[in-house]
Amino acid sequence: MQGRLTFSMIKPDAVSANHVGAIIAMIEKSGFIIKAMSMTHLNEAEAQSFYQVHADRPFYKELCSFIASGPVVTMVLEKDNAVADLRKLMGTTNPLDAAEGTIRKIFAKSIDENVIHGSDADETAAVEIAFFFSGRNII
Ligand code: FUP
Repeated sequence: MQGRLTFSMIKPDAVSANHVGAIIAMIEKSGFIIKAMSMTHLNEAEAQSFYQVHADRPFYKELCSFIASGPVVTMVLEKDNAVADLRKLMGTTNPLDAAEGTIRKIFAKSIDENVIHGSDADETAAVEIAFFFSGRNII
């Protein structure tokens, strides 16, 4: 059975463009329950740690600088089939390819500043939830 929890992060481009409320509204309208939420500003080292899986990719440095460039909103979301359903709602990594009505299609301008992160598997969700919400009681 697929897990009921996923992790999501609204990235600095969306926060600075005042799109936080609109994005959260889309998430809630899609049936997700917000189990935990926080606004935080990662430093470069924290961003590098969060994106460690991408350390070998050519865009890693820019990605970490971007994520550390301003506040982000982090969330634990609950729903049946949470990981896959959030990724469907987000749209493809490159917003130019994203389906109509998806968050990235509506709000994102480029592949490297693409508004929202969502875990790509149940195992990743567990790691990412622990990264941001460790020690918090998520019920
Ligand atoms: P996604 O899971 O859709 O966020 O996409 P990836 O795991 O492939 O990439 C993670 C993040 O790296 C993206 F959200 C944005 C960034 N990225 C780039 O900056 N350039 C690229 O060519 C691909 C991804």
